[in-house]
Amino acid sequence: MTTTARAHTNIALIKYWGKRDEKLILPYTSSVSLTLDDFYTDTTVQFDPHLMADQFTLNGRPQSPDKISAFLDIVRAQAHSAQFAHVASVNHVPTAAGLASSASAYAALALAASREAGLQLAPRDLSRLARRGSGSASRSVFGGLAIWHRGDSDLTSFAEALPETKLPLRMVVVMVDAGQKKVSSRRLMANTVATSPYYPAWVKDNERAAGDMVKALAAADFTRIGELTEQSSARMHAAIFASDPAFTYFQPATLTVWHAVQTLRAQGVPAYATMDAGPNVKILTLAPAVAAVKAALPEFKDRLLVAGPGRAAKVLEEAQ
Ligand code: 2P0
Repeated sequence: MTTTARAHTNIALIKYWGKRDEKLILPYTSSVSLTLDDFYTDTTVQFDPHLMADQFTLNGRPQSPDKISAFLDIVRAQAHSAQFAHVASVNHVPTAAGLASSASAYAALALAASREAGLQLAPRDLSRLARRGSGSASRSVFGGLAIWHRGDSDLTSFAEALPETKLPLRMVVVMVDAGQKKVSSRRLMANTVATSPYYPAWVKDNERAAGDMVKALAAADFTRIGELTEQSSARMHAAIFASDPAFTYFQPATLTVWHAVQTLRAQGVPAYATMDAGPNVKILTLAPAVAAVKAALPEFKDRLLVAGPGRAAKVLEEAQ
């Protein structure tokens, strides 16, 4: 048997940054995200009694299986299996976009591997499993809007879908620097937790913001949704900046885009900026305003991608 699953990447409106349990990946705060339609990972898993070790290819190229083996060990334990697996992943994310997150990767792997191992996990349990690979992957199990409840144990820390909104949400991804070497978010978030004096304040504020975001989404209050989105990102980056050693993902062009977004808002265009573990800026807006957002960023016109809400993770194929 082989099983192929697809999961889409997501962008957090209310951010996840920092773990209180590194092994179980339990976060300090809840987070809220929008799964995107255009960017996804397809992963095929085949358990094979003849294999002596896991094998992993990414976009057709052999990779070290260490990380995924640790993840597959969790699946094997749940399925009472000792078999190793062939794993083949293909990322459908423009390589320059800086969106090739572990979110879609581990959500697709969790679904393909669990199903292939004979487990039929409920969405909540699939989310808990994906979380063990990468925190943000817990949210990519779901389409559209999702909330990852921070919980206080492996059982209580999971994501779930939020009600669909009638707002035509769009993300304009501005590729500020495609060539930037990635600074590991896992290492940096641990250092923020350990050294930033602003981190406890961020945790308190961000947990409050997650609750406020759920209310703003239910009320379809785009202004409030945008304000909360921009604040969660800005405050996360402020906490990162205050770490020891001081660090920022911001580049000069990152600020250029932030200022352009502020100018757009002053002109009445609904647009709010958010950033993750890199210099690229994602602009949360509404479909009718996408043209105005694009027009405000002429120097980035060849480096813009527009995405809308994406679907939940799903099995594409189960073959003998
Ligand atoms: C997020 N990020 O909420 C935040 C905002 C980046 C900035 O989740 O260590 O790859 O694997 O749990 O999920 C990126 O971190 O980290 C991330 P791990 P992950 O989307």
